Amino acid sequence: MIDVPARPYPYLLDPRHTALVVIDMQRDFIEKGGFGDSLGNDVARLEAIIPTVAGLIALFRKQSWLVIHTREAHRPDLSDCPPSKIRRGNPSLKIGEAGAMGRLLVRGEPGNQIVDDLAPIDGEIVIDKPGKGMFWATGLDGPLAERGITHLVFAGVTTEVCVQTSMREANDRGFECLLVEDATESYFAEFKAAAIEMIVAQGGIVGWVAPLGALEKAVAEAGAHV
Ligand code: C5J
Repeated sequence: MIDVPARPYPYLLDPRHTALVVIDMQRDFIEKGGFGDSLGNDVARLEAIIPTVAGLIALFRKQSWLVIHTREAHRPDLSDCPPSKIRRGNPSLKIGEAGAMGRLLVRGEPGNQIVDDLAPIDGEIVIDKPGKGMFWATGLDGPLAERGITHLVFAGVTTEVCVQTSMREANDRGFECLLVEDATESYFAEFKAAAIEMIVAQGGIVGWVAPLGALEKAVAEAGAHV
């Protein structure tokens, strides 16, 4: 086990059974002209974490640990998108409508791709999820069970929506979850801070939180691959 300094107390990472989950680092949320922008958000806040997320992915690739990428994505006919979700927020452009990077939150469209700097490579899992959580209607339980994954490290956007929902879903399934706090971001600084406090409260009711530097240092001290 690798002992990672974390809140609310050290996180024990099992190197043979750990995967990284990078949530929704797709152009729809991070670039101007996408879904996040259409809802009136400042997307620059999210763009700023790309180098840290890249560093985290590099750490996992160097160890040959599994990397999973998710995208919030709907089928082109929107049959997996409830009308309530399309209506929500009264955005200037709705899910499925054409924006600057193609149809918003639709599979295969340019805006639905993960940003270039974090692009998946062969051997990594890419999950299209119609909801906020990564287990809902994705079939992800199967691949994780097949690989014996018991520990999940989380990054991505947005902290209080898809990251927190996915982490809660994973926690309920028995995974030991760590959120890398400088590799996640929200359009709202106060929501990110609150989500982190909710995760670590009550003895880590949802899981643990640590910065990338603490994880890198712990892995370097523990192993030969770094
Ligand atoms: C949102 C997400 N915020 N990936 N999606 O709608 O958090």
